[in-house]
Parts: sequence; structure tokens; C-alpha cells
Amino acid sequence: MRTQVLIVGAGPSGLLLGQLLHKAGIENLIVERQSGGYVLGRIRAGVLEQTTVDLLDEAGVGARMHAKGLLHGGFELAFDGKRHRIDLQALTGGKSVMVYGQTDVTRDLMEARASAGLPTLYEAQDVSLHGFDSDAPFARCKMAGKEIEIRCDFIAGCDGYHGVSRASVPAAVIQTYEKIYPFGWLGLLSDTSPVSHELIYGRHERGFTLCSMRSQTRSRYYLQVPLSDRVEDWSDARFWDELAQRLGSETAAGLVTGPALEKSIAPLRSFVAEPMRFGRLFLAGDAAHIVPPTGAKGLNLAASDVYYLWQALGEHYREQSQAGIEHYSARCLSRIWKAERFSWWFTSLMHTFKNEPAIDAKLHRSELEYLISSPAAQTVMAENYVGLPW
Ligand code: RFL
Ligand code: PHB
Repeated sequence: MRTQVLIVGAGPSGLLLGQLLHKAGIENLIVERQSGGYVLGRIRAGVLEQTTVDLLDEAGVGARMHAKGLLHGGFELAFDGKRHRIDLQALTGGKSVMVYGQTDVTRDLMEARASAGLPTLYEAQDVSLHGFDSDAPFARCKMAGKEIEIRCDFIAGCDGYHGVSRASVPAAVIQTYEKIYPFGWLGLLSDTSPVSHELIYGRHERGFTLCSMRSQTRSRYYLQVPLSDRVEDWSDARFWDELAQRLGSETAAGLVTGPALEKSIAPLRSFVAEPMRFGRLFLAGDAAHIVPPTGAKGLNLAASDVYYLWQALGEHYREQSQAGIEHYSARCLSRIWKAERFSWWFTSLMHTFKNEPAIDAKLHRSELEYLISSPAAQTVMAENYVGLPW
């Protein structure tokens, strides 16, 4: 088997890259370890920056997003029982974010790929990558027990944090930076109307809370929990009760509870791998970097990587230019480190840290008070939240 660009992973990075390359007339094949149904079952991101929305439009998959997505011109910070609005539109000259679930983005991309007749090998086992430091890279995998070989010009490693692509790179040529936070997020999805029409990020002595949504009738809530907790420890009743306590009586009065459609715990991590290109292998999305979800940046960073890679490969095939390929890693990393910094800052500000020195708690409170009283500080927060330019 042969293709121009072999894409490893059918998450949002791999599917979006595949769609954009196809529009540019570049052949691509995706190999994915899981089934399509499994990929769609993962409930993750909810907030898209305008540039991500624009790229989804460019890929021709924006119609349902514009019909069903919710444009948010602000969000709220809650602490000490009070809510304070960050007016994104006023602070950024009219910018907003789109609340539209990653599951929906993935489904839109999968449907577009299927209707364009583009090949995806789901349930590909034991994918291995070879020869990417030469002009003739190739991959091997097993399909229904039978070994196949795929030759290609380039490999795009879009296979997430636990994928094979980054792991295939010799340790001597890659450097990684990592911070693991001492807590996780317990998420709950329910068919109940959201407690507020905008997102609420809450700091409370019992832990961080996020009130998000997927539509006017579907809510997504998160609670900071210790890493030792398991989903089984959290009945629906315990979740709603804890959420209400952290929100405080005024906000909790408007909380509508209901059975969980999904509940899961995600660990929080900051991680960057440098560089992001190794000969003819490119890393993109979570394969190269992870941010804690507080800043809502993970999927949006995946989109900017894909944008730079699509441009680079387009220039290569159209103009025989290597410039985009040479600059891919530096372009991505410049944006990634800024989003890493913002996500780390927002996470540190809003979560409670066990055994935190009393002075740190005081400093966090002082920073929050400064933030809600200073238009300059709010502008910094807002320009990062809506997304820095590409
Ligand atoms: P994915 O989504 O992990 O997809 C990788 C795909 O590769 C496959 N794979 C393999 N395939 C073949 N062979 C192998 N050896 C393979 N190993 C893995 C996997 O099965 C999978 O299908 O990575 P991708 O495409 O780079 O997408 C990244 C995003 O999923 C991620 O950054 C976001 O979900 C992060 N994130 C958020 N991002 C935002 O921009 N806004 C948000 O509001 C937001 N909220 C979140 C989040 C992530 C969360 N969790 C669970 C970590 C909220 C949460 C709770
Ligand atoms: C979500 O809706 O899943 C979501 C929203 C904002 C975040 C993280 C997750 O910062």
C-alpha cells in the first residue's frame, strides 16, 4: 500500500489534517488503533477559538457547528460566593469563543471523510513507524491479524499523548518537559439545562469547579478531585451535592440535576516535546504537548499545529519548497509555549493545592482580587482565552 501522507490517529488532529490535505489534492491514509465508535465516545473539549472555527470552515465541516454551536462573549470567575464576568468581547475588540463539543467536531470530520471516500483503517493493531530519517518512510500494522506495510512520503503523528509516534523517536534527539498536577478533573455530562448561560470557573476551598455545556439542554460539569479518587467513588448524588456546595447557595439555587450520561476522571498535566519534526515524521496535537484543560487550549493547539503542517505540506507538493517543513517545529512551539504558560497560570490560580503554604493561598486570593478590579489584567486574560494569533 502507498499514500503521500500517512496519518497516525483519527482524533481531531488526524481527521482535520486529512480533510485539509484532501482539499489541497494531497492523498492521505489514516491508521487508528480504536474503532470509530470508541473515538466518538470520548467526551473532552468544549471551547473553540475563532481561528479553530475558521479552520474547520476551511476544511468544509463548519455547517453543523454554526447551526448548533453557542457563541460566548464572556465567562465568569467565581470565588467567595460571588461571580465576576470577564467580558471577552469588550476586552478583545469583539472576539468570542464557540462552545461546541469535541465529540461533535470529531463526528463532523468523520462524516466528511466518509462521504469523500477517504481511507481510514480503524482497529489497526501494533502500528510501527520506520525509515522516517530517510526519503522512504513506511509503517507496518496488523489488520484483523494480517500484517500490512504502508509506504509514504511523510508521516503525521496525530496519535495523542500515549501514541506510537513520539515513542518511535530516539531518546537522544527529543527533549521533553513535564509537570504533573496533584489532582484530576471529574467530569459529568447530563441532559439538564446549564446552571448559567456562560461558563463559570470557580475557586473554592473544597476545590475547583467548572460549569460548562454542550447545548441549552446538555450540561458538562467538572470537579477538582484527588488523584486517588475513582469514578466509582462518585455516585451522581454525591457529585451534585459537592457541586452545589462549591457553587454556593445563590448559584446552586439555579442548578438542575439529573442522571449522568457519562462520568470520567482526567489527570492534569503540562507537557511539551521538542522538536516536533524528525526528518519525515511530524508530531501534531496531544502527541507533542498536553495542557491542563483549565484554559481550554488543547484542541485549539492541535488545530494550530495542523494549520502549520497543512501549509508546510502544501508548499512542498505545490512549490517544491522545504521552507514550511523546516520551520514547522519552531512555528508550532512558539504558540504552544504561550498556551502552556496561560494554562499553567489559570490552573494554579483556580485550584486548591493540598498542604499549600498559607501565604500561597493569600497570594492566589490577592491575584484574583487584582484580576477582577483591573481592566489591564482582564485584558491579558481575555486575549489569551480567545486565543493568540497564528
Ligand atoms: P487525541 O484526541 O488523543 O487522538 C489521538 C488518536 O490517536 C489514536 N492512537 C493511535 N492510533 C494508531 N496507533 C496507535 N499506536 C495509536 N495511539 C493512539 C487514539 O486512539 C486517538 O483516536 O489527540 P488529538 O487528535 O491531538 O486531539 C487533542 C485533543 O483531544 C485534546 O487536546 C483536547 O481534548 C484537550 N481538551 C480541551 N481542549 C480544548 O481546546 N478546549 C477544551 O475545552 C478542552 N477541554 C480537554 C478538555 C481534554 C480533557 N481531557 C479528558 C484530557 C477537557 C478534558 C476533560
Ligand atoms: C468543556 O466544556 O468540556 C470544557 C470547557 C472549558 C474548559 C475545559 C473543558 O476550560
